[in-house]
Amino acid sequence: MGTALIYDEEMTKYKLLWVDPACKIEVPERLTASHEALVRNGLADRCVSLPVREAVDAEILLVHSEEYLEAVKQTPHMTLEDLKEFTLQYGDVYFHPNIYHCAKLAVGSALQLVDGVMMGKVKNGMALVRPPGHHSMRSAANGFCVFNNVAIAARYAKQKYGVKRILIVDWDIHHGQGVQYCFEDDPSVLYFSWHRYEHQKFWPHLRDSDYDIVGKGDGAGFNINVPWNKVGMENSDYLSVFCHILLPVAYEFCPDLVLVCAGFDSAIGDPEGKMCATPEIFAHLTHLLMNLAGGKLCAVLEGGYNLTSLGQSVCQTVQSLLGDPLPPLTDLSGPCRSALESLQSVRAAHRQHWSCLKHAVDLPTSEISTKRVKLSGEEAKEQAEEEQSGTEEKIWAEPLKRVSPPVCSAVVLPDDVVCPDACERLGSAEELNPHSLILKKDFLKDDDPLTAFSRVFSLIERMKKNEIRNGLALVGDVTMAMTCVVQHVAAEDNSRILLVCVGNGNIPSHIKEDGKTLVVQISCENTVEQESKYYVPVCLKKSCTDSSGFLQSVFSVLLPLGYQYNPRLVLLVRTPGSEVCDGAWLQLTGLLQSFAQGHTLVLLQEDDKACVDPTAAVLLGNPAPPLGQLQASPTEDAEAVERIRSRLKDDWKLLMTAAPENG
Ligand code: X5A
Ligand code: ZN
Repeated sequence: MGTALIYDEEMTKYKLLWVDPACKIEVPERLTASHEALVRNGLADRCVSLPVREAVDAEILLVHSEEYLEAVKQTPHMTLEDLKEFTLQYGDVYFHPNIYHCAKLAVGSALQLVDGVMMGKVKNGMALVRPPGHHSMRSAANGFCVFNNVAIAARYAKQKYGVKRILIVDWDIHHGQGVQYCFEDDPSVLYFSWHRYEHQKFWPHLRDSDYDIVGKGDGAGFNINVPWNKVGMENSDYLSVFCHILLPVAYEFCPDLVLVCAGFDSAIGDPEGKMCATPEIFAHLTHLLMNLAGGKLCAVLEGGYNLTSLGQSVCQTVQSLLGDPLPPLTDLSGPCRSALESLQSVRAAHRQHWSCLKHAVDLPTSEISTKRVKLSGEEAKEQAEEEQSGTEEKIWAEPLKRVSPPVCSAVVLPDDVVCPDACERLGSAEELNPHSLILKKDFLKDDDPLTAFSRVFSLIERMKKNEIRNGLALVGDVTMAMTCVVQHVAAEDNSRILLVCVGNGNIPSHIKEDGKTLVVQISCENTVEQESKYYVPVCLKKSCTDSSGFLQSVFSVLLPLGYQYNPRLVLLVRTPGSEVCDGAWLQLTGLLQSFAQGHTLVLLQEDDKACVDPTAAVLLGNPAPPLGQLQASPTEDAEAVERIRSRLKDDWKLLMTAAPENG
């Protein structure tokens, strides 16, 4: 099943007809630049192109008032003077004789995308549309938006397909207040938005955009606002918010469909956002959402005003939808102080609504709820400098090509185990020259481990040459295999292995200490092990069979560590008797594809045969099955995860969720 792309040149056929500094950045070239970038990179051809259509009145009325629709309907017949005057009643928007037509196509594009995904014609997709939608309200155009494309798509999906829960992720740099107002009392739609806010000094200057606006009535908790109170936010800031707020909440919510208000004014170089996250971040944001809702994800273009940055960001998003390997994110630091303050405030405001945040040990609410960063003389100066530098052109490197190796998944299996569909089995032909093997004799006691290991090593060699993306091996002794692989790989310079070990079992101490391997062990063993910077044991005493505690540790510990460590290889090992339920294992497998350009080697114990096919399916790029709405994880385990974070946060800054007290 493919990825849909929806685009029609017709939506380039309106523009600003008078002088208005607030609107001059919203140009037709935004759409052509996005589409041309997809064509130039060979991505448009790899997508399933779905036709656009005009939305009908009944669909627009799912969100907008009849009076407003009737008013917009008049605009194609208006004179220039009438259009100017009509425009004046709204904020930061313009009308044109053809915009009503385009606005109907923009809504219709979003609905076509929802249809394609819900009817199973495609697995996911992106709609390139103009005008954008997320600022428009029931009876008002606003912020370049006429009809609320994504809000209408959500109501449509509920009505037509009986979708129970929808997650809307708004990563545009402006607050989609139109979406918030539409669903603020509705618990079936979880709306998440981050936005440049600067303590209400940034457009649209609404008190409603702050972190303490969490939804009303039954919808309390289902509106998540993350205000950015400074410009210049980077990849680390965005990732922190995903790991420590959005992903835990989204998995607890368990949507049946994910809609993205995909604005790219949150990327570097954008004149509106003034942020510093690189286009590659959208590859990761997209990927991190792709294991929710069985992969049903629809991205609909919103903002994005630097044509270079916009084109690159659109390509990164679509490439992730297509399943290409993720680009490395280098130089991740910790979140900046202002981002930490936001993170802390949002988590505090939502801890009563989401069990995944209940045990957050950030500052108590009382100490921060009224806290506003006052501009001291020093900070005012800093800000003036920032504003100055904001007028200069930002320069960033063009994203590297994301090349899919010819083989996606290779397996090493005993002869009596059937090779999963679409995987390549490594047999004797690929066996490696035994000279490159350094095996200790006592590792070789099973039936024919030498053959199995040489096949595993061959697999690793071919991963290094980027001939194979990932692999899976069923071995007689998983601990032994893990030890051999680490030894083999760590023997070379620059090898950074992320070893994720699920289940109990002893990890040889030389692995924990070699500094070339970051070990994260998620187990339910009762022993209290001494952690170090490179050995992070997560003991879930109560919840070894419970997904919520397990996933909690994945989002709040493993992902941040993995991003910061930036491994060259991920080794994912499941030791015998690990009772972690299969669904969570598959989610983990899918999420780990974020690292090492997808170079993951999974080691399973021989008697774990039932796990081979589902694991291989995820390695091949299929979404992991949804886990269902998660229950609260046991207090003891949630607290254990929090303790690990607070102990390791000085070494691994992406674990932080609160600003240091002073400084
Ligand atoms: C969709 C979008 C931005 C409007 C900014 C007006 N709108 N100052 O990015
Ligand atoms: Zn925007």
